[in-house]
Amino acid sequence: MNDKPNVLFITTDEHHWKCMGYNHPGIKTPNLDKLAAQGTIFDRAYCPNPTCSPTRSSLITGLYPSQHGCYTLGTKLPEDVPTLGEYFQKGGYRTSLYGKAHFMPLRGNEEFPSYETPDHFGDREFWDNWEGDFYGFDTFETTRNHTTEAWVGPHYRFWLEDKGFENWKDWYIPTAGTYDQKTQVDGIWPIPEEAHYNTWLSERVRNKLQEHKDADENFFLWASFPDPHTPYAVPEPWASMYSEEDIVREYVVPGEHDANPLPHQLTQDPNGNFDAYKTSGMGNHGYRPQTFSQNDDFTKKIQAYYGMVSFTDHAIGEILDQLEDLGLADNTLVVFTTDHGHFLGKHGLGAKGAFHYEDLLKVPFISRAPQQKNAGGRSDNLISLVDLPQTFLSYCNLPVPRTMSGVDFTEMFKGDQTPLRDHVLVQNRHEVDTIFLNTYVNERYKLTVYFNQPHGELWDLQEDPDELHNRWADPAYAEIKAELMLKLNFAQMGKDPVPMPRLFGA
Ligand SMILES: [Ca+2]
Repeated sequence: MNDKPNVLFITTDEHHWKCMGYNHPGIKTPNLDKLAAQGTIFDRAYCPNPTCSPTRSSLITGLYPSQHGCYTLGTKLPEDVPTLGEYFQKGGYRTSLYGKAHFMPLRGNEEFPSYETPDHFGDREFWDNWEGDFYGFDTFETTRNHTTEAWVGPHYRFWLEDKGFENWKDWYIPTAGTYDQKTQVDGIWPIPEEAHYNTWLSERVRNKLQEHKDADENFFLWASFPDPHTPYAVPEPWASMYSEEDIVREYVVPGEHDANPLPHQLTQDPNGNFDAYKTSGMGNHGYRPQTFSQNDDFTKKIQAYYGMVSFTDHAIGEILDQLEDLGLADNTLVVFTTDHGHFLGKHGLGAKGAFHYEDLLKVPFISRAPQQKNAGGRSDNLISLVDLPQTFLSYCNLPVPRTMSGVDFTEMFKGDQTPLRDHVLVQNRHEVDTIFLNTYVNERYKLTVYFNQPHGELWDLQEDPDELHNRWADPAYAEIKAELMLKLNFAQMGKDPVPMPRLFGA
């Protein structure tokens, strides 16, 4: 095998940073814990946007959502934006994505066509005739569903059919299948483990690693797991793995939203009306009454969520074992993270939404480099997921394009602890004018500004780690707020790449 480095990138979807064995002994993630013991845990990693498509687009472009164009769910990454895979291909690497993509919306139109749509999920002829790559991935095998959702396919559905699971429609809701979600009890999903997409993903990725080994070729491989994203459902034995005692339940603290923007307050009102924010007419994640997250029934959902995390960890373990068994671990950088977090009842919130708490913005993150120094260490240095593309290229000694916006973390991945960032930025433009917020986070503080709004948030993460006292309008924090407003401005200015140097005086 040649000694050029490879990259194995593993992600989950909507994975709360606390739901890792090393952060919470009640939850079992033995394989990720092992990876962490051999690598570095980053305790302060942040997503550039707390929803799927924008962050996933950042992960393959090294750009913020305001730069790459896929600014919220239901939009797509324009095909002319250069991608990480294309740069790896130019460097002689094979590139593949297995699992969830979500660079495109579930519906396209003539001007903005999409291929991640229901009419393409079962169309084998379409995918058999697909030519070229998909956003820089020369191998692309995907599925779009989370658990029982109808968006089954394309490649996972073909695999189910080829494996002889003739009754696969029994496990998925209409229109793809016939499963009646209402019959589900305690998150127990009747799909057998061997037909679950975790099994498909693990098998396909392990086969691909074997292929890379046999062909002695370098690779960038992204294994993108769809769990533990809602709907909360997992097959046995994972569904019954956790009891109520294992769950860390958190609840709204009375009065905690009093100094918060109106949408936060409305979430706690069973009749909260969010119509004023729905300018696109599309569904808005989180902008709805969220009292469900305080009910006992929600505990059952979290038990399933934990089971989804542990089942995914199991599949990740199979992939990591294969990497080891093939002798590839010695020259492969492994990075594990997720695209954004999840609310498990804290602040009175469930799932996700435009509420920039640590639950949602902060993500679990592990890097493991071959011959890494300080294995098993933990870093509280700030890092953003937007940093990954250029770090992957740089780690592999490939040219980093000037057009990327992140920071190169190669030396830190190798074990050096010199801080590389003093802040991270999070963008959120879920509705063009009405749900539009930007967040600046530094070592101690977090500031969130809402477009054209007088309200905002200022959290002192050192004095108030649970984020219960919004200091935005607190006179005692006026000077700090002014300073942070300036720093946010600097961060906005400094993030833009410099596409070329000045070549001459004029
Ligand atoms: Ca997601």
